[in-house]
Amino acid sequence: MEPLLVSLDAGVLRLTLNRPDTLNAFTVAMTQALAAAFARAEAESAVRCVLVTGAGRGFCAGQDLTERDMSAKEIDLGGGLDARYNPLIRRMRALEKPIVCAVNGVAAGAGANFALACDLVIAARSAAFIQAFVKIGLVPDCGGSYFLPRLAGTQRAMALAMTGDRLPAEDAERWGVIWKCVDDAALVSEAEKLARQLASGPTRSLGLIKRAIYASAGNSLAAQLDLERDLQREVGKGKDYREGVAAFLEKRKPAFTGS
Ligand code: LHQ
Repeated sequence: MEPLLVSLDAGVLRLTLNRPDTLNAFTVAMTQALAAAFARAEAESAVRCVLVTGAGRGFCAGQDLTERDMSAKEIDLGGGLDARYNPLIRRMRALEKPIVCAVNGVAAGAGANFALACDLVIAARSAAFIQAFVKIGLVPDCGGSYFLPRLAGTQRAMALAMTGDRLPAEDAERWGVIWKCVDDAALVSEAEKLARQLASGPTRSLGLIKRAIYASAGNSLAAQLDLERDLQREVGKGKDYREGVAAFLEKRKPAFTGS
């Protein structure tokens, strides 16, 4: 069985984590397939949005704990992060196209933080986020210790990481950790609607919005104003800006091409 299902439709590259028997726990093969899929999203202009979800009742239970070699005298988990997880998270953040995540069920450990690395997260009401690491004597990885304090504040991030308690989707929405919590039955249609809307949007503008928003955490206002000027200069040269203004003046819907 393919660990990752990949399909392209109407500009949306849909990635479905596909190991439902283990709640889509990450294996080497799955993280390699994800890296290849995000490389494709970068390279292909036909891809204008990525939609990530999970097959079955879970979203992703983090690293597959049966795949780890526990027999070594000294275990080095840093190697796996350097080789697979960290490049994946960096690649997702650097992709200048929107990534929508539809969290269909539990997201634990690296699975929770992989979801938070996406740009817009919609979760089913029955879903939950678990910083499971502490329960097995680890620390949050895949950017969790970066994303959570920024999204939820230091106290909430600390409590989630130290207790490993589940954060239900409704609380995640209330805390601003995710964009939206929706009824389970509405998840697929809501996420697809959003992904299609983004895929028919001004792709360059969306990519640079992503860059600007993520840059703000490390920038002064002065630096951010300079960055906005540079990005505005760039998108102002694009066809989509001309189309957007023309459509406004002609009182019609714009037909953005992503250029
Ligand atoms: C799984 C897993 C799983 C294998 C459920 N592996 N089978 C770590 C190490 C190295 C380097 C890099 O980074 C990392 C980062 C990490 O991700 S560490 C955190 C790893 N994940 C966890 O510790 C979570 C472990 N799973 C759970 O705590 C529970 O399964 C949750 C709370 C996610 C869901 O609970 P339930 O809904 O009660 O489901 P379940 O526990 O019955 O799981 C269903 C099946 O999935 C079960 O198999 P079985 O054959 O009994 O039906 C589990 O064994 C399997 N499964 N997580 N990570």
